[in-house]
Amino acid sequence: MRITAADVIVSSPDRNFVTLQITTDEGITGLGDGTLNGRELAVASYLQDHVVPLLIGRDAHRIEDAWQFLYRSAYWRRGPVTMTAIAAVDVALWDIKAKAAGMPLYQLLGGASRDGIMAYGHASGRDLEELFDSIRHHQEAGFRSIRVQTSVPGIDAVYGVPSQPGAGEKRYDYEPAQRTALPVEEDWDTAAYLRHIPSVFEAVRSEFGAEVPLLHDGHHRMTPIQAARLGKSLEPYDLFWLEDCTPAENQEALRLVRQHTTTPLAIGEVFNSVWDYQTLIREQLIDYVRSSVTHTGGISGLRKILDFAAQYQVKSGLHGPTDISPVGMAASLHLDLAIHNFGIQEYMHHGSLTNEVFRQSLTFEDGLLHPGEQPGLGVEIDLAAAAAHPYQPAYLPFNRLRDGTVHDW
Ligand code: CS2
Ligand code: MG
Repeated sequence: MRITAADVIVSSPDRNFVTLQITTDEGITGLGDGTLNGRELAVASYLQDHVVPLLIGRDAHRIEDAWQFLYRSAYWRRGPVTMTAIAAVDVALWDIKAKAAGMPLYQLLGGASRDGIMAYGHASGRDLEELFDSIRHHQEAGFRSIRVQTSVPGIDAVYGVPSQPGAGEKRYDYEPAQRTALPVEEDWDTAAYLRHIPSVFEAVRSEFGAEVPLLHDGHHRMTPIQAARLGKSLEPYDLFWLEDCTPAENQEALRLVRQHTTTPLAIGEVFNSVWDYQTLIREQLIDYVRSSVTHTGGISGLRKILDFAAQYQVKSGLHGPTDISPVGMAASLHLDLAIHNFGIQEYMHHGSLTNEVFRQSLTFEDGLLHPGEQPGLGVEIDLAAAAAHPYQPAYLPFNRLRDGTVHDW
């Protein structure tokens, strides 16, 4: 089966997405997600200018060879743009192979290891009243596990809280990339945050009980000792995980955090290769791998990471906000269903315009996701609907501290 065409589709229904559609001489097409929030055009160019010309005429069934060829023949290795472009090709080829086999993709990955995929949703609020309402909203929507993010007194705009000024009118969904020509500046104060968060979880546990799995995203903003302090202060509230507690380019920094707290740690949504995780996994400095299929070289790339993680009892906790497209989300779900060391899956509902562009077969019932039984990924794209929503510049915010120092967002 030969590749005859590869089309890069940039579309912006509710937000920007990059999708690769590969067509074969047997009429089977496959889709891959190449979305990198705020850098979509970089991936689109990498694909269009440097990858698509290499694909035409290749045997579509040779997925691992394509992966190794694209990884090694570029000379320059790793990085979010490169690995997202490789992911788009990889997932499209897996989609094609599964369609040719007449099976849902997870069957080609070893079949189902569970009946459904436990998901967590994003609850948030500017104060406890809004937060409690948001938690109830997500529980009524079927979520059994809940991420908790809140505003912090003294800070104008905090990651993860949609109801604050400037974050759009959506009450419950938070799209961090704002449609502006340049990134927007936000403020931050770690001391205020560390003072506030334990009281939030005290109140949530008191209101919602000890059972419901609660998660929290530190979003890369603390030093290791600050992260250790927060992890320790949250131990009474028995979190499912504390995410991105400290920037982890220096993987050894997590040794300090681990020495001080038993709160489970999740890291890696900004990582794109197994080398970013090597110390974290080998020394069991984390409990969950946060990457998405879209940013780690696809199913072939992330499977390598998760199989390495399984040897050290580290589980998956795949990234699944709205900037992972329905194509990328479906790929993650097929992998979630098949691997043994599954942990949990992040899930934000995509917007109505996005759902007009991408026809999906995933289901979400009683807190569990399933990719569906359609051959392939189970996602189709409406090219006319995609074309109706051209790209719009949109960027993630950045932080500055009170003294003007730029800080991790
Ligand atoms: C967040 C993301 O979902 C998460 O855990 O960290 O929403 C992140 O802010 C965005 O994906 C960045 O594109
Ligand atoms: Mg996160």
